Amino acid sequence: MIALITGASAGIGAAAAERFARGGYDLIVTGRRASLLEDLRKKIESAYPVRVWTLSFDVRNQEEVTHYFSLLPAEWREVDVLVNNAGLAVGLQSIQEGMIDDWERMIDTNIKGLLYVTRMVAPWMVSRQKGHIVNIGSIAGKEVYPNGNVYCATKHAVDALSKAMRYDLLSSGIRVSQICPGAAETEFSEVRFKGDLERAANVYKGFESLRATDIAEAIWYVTQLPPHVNINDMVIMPTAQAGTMLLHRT
Ligand code: NDP
Ligand code: 8X3
Repeated sequence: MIALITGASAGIGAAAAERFARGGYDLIVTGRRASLLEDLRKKIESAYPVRVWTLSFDVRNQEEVTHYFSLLPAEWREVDVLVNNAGLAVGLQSIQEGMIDDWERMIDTNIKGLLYVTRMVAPWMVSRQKGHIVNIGSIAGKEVYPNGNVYCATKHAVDALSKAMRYDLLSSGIRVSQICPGAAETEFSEVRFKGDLERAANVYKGFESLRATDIAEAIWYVTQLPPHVNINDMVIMPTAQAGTMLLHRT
């Protein structure tokens, strides 16, 4: 079995890679930071009897996506699980003051990157009439919050695309699931606040946030159900969170 996980150099993607390795899957892991992917490969291959193929590219660049996936030999194209996880929020500003470059980064990564990867991998699954696509959405794809505008829009797009993929792949026997986390402590807020570590840490103060491993377990769970069962959508929040803006902090 092979799992292809995008954005595996950190956070949820790295945790998912480890979970699938523990379950005996060979892995294709992607991200821009080649050295982190290499560290992950060494860690996983020394702990589990699986093979790890690293591909370092930017999901926003369609030529790179096509090029790197084209390098995969035929046996590695037999992808059983695709986890479309690479994504980010950049900035937290009102629509009238938002930075266009931040918007482009979020739209290009969270929507177009997910589409480029899916466009490469879905035909491999269709030809085998087999596979499972797990899209990592967000609670931000279910509701919006002040200054979350474009990030929320990109995750609403992931929500729509997850449903649309299910429609289009229905006759191919391919499962499509979406997992929508609430607040999970990863590099997410460091990226959103452009390296402001103090501001990022404050996001998770006073309550127990989700961990990357919690989401990895959920991804594992949905992919291990019998083939006739599909979890369409799963929203996972910290117990202390009831909505994007509603956290019980002590
Ligand atoms: P991290 O910042 O810890 O990890 C993000 C991953 O995405 C990294 O591996 C990063 O790799 C990769 N990535 C980002 N941009 C690109 C790009 N242009 N090309 C290739 N890879 C890229 O965040 P999380 O683990 O938290 O985020 C994973 C997913 O979960 C995202 O889609 C996020 O929106 C979603 N999510 C996160 C929540 C949270 O609270 N943490 C809540 C809800 C959803 P690299 O930098 O090496 O390219
Ligand atoms: C990340 C969760 O609430 O910061 O997708 O948008 S939130």
